[in-house]
Amino acid sequence: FLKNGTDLGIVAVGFSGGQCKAGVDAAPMALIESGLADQLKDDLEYNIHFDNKVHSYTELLPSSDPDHRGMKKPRAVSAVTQALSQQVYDHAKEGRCVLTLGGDHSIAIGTISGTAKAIRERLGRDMAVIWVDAHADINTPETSDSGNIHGMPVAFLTGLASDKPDAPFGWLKDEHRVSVKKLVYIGLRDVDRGEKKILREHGIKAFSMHDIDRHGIGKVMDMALGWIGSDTPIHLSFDIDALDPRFAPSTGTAVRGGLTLREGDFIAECVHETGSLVALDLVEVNPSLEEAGAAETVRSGVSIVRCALGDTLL
Ligand code: 6HN
Ligand code: MN
Ligand code: MN
Ligand code: MN
Repeated sequence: FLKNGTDLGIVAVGFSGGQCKAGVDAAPMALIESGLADQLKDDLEYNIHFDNKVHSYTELLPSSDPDHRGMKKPRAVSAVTQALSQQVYDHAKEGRCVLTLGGDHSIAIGTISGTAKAIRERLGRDMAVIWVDAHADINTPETSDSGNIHGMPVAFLTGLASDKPDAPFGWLKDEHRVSVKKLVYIGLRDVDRGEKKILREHGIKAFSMHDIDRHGIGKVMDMALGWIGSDTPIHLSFDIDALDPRFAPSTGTAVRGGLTLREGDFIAECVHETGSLVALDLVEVNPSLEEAGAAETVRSGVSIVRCALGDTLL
């Protein structure tokens, strides 16, 4: 699906409503100012489709947004992800790979639903999702302790959580969803109790930091891609907090004991090598959290994106 020199859609999403810390909405601008889009065009020779705009969807945000089933800002997250879903769909429907720069991880409700629908229509195929993260983000509204929706996107995208048709997330339909069988996690190390139960009960494939220590990242990627099977379209959703805070300190829910930058880049390179990457999210970079670490975190994010889109050493 993806070769250097082909079409790439970019969507910049300045949204932070899936969690409580300000600043993650400034990430797309920081990533773009560091030259990311230009590098993808000049070094990797993509044909870029980008409206040169960071979307904050302010016109869609409700004036009143009381909690719903314990979720914080449910209508804001719903409105933004529904609009984003359409934007990503429009790119993917044209056969473009889609790069989305977040934003907190709640935006994956929009990106993955948009790609899943477009890939079904265009190729008649179900896609797989590789979720690289310290966290599983698979809480249902009922299992979540925080009420933050960035800890729930996978539950909504797999149908483990759903809303009534007239409720905030009622717009998500089967065409937007992905199967728990086609989901693979890499990098987990802070999974809530209710989430562990969900992962176990549904037999969801997950490679924790323990698995990476035991087998090495090379073997883990062989197993992860083997589980998905060759020739399956892949959406890679990369939370920068998968990286160890030494390499990505500026993020809202940092957890020690994570991936080295090289391991993160390697994951991205392996996904690129499959030739099956149809979409990529980079989320949870928050340049305002660590003055000293912001530039480092942005640099790590740029590196991950370049590797996923086919930057090679040789
Ligand atoms: N992320 N499991 C915690 C929660 O609030 O549900 C943390 C979620 C973190 C989400 O990093 O994208
Ligand atoms: Mn996440
Ligand atoms: Mn995370
Ligand atoms: Mn936790």
